[in-house]
Amino acid sequence: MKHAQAIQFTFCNLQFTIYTIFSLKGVPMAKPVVGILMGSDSDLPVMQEAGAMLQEFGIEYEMTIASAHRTPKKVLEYSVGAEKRGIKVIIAGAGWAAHLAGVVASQTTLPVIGVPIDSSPLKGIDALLATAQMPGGVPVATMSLGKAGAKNAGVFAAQILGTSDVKVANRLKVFKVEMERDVEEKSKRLIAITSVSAPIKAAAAAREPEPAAEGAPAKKKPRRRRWKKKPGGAAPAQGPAA
Ligand code: RP5
Repeated sequence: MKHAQAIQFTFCNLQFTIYTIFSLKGVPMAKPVVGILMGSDSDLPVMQEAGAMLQEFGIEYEMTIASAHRTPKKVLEYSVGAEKRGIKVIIAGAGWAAHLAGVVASQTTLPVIGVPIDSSPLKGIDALLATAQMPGGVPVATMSLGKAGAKNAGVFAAQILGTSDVKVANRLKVFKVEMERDVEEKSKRLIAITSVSAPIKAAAAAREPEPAAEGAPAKKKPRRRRWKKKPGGAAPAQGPAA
C-alpha cells in the first residue's frame, strides 16, 4: 500500500514538473532567487502567472507544491532553508483556509508575498482574509485574488529585487512604458471601430423637431395653460399640498 502511494506521489510530481516546464515554456532555473509555493497542483493555472512575469523580467525562480495543512513539515523545511539557498523573495499562493503564506512568513525574515486563490465555494473571500489578516509582526504582502494577484506577485517580487538589481529595475521601467503603450493602442483601436460621437449625434437628432413639409401650415406653439384668478380667491395650488 505504501509503495503504491509512493509511486502515485512520484508520478504526480513528475506530471507537475512536466506541466510546469511545458506551460511556462522554460526549464527549471539554475540559481533561483524567487521561490513560488502553492498549496496544490490545482493552483498552478493561477500561480503560473507569477512565473510568467518573473520570466519576463529575467528573474530565476523555482516552483513547488507545499501545503500548510497537508504537508506542514515540507512548508517548515522550505521556509527555514530558503534564505540559505539564495532565495530572496517567497511567493505563496493558496485557496480555501489559506494559511500557507502566513506559516511561511512565521519561519523566515524574507519578504513573503501572498496570493489568495479563488478556488473555494466562497470564491476566494476565505483565502483573501486568511492571507491578508496577519497579526502584527508577521507581515504577508497580500495581492489581489486569482490570476491578477499572481501576476502582481511576480511584478512585486521584481520590484523588491529591483531595489538592488539595476537590470531588473530597468526592465520594470520598460514594462511600465509598454503597458501604457498597450492601453493607448487599444484605445485607438476602439475609436477606429466605434464612432464615439455617433450616439451623441443620434440623440441630438431625435430631440430636434422634424422640418415642416412645404406649404404646410406652421405648427402652432402649444399654449400655456393659465389659471384664472377667481374673483377674490387665490390661484389653485399646482402641486400636492405639503
Ligand atoms: C488549498 O486547498 C490549495 O491551495 C487549493 O487552492 C485548495 C484545494 O486544493 P485541492 O483540493 O484542489 O488539492 O490548500
